[in-house]
Amino acid sequence: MLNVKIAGLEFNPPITNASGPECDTFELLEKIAKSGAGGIMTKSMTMVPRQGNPEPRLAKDVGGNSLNSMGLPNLGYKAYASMIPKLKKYRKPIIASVASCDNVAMPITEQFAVMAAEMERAGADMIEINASCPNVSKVPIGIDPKAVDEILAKVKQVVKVPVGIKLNPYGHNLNLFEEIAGVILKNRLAFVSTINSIPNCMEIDLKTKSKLIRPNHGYGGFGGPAILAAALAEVNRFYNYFREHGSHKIAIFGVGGVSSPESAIKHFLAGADAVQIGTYYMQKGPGVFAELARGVENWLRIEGYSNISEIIGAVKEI
Ligand code: RRO
Repeated sequence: MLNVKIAGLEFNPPITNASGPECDTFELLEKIAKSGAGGIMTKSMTMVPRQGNPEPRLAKDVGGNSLNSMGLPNLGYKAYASMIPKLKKYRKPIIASVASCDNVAMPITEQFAVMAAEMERAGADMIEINASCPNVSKVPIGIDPKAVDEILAKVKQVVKVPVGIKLNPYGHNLNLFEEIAGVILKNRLAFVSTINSIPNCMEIDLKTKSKLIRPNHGYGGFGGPAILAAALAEVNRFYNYFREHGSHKIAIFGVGGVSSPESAIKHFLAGADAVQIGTYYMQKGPGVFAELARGVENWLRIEGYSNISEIIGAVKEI
């Protein structure tokens, strides 16, 4: 009932962790593999290991939401290349998230190509290009259509596995949205993951009257239930754009604000083929995947559907 194919790979349920929290070590990835998640997503990796930003850099629960400026802490792509073969026995699609960084003397496009090729060799089933990290540069790659085009073209040249891209919300600039969507179509990507945390947000602890995180003057990426509406709009806008302009299927991972079966169902109705869970997984642990899957399945039964595919993109205009 919950099986969905994305670029030929089966996700059952179509619910995975989001690249971000609690997926940067083998132990954490194995916990996800053993959980009810339908796929395994790695933390965004870089050419060299990174410690990330100074602490405190994460507020896990700000009224149910999260604020982070982690700064891409990860073990480096070679470490993930050695973990992936050990995760294959769980027979779930493995998505390798790759990100560029500026502490390496290699052009960004090249960094993505090297890591993507190595991930494919290691056995990753899909590559997610993180073009939207809010915390390592003033300007994420995803707002530069020319850079995105170069990166996608190069990565598509070097790997055969499905390639996708993780993006920031474009709600504030719909011309840019169309440019990026066009670049995605042109490069025949397999999927889009939308949205990353909303960048440049800030929160305050009233008791101490201080900011909640230290890096970048306390500005970081905001996730959780409060970003659901922004995520739904972005998912739906991509869904409609691809249906209108695309000649091939581009799947959508809906990311942002999934913290209940109802919020996951809204993502599916908006056009998501699968959802990724960040903040809620970080707060509640790997039990959330099975919990959400059960809730979605119950809802489908009560509403009289026999498969989740019947509701993907089925939201009605009013
Ligand atoms: O590690 C981070 O600071 C981070 C990344 Br790479 C990302 O893509 N999104 C986010 O909220 N934090």
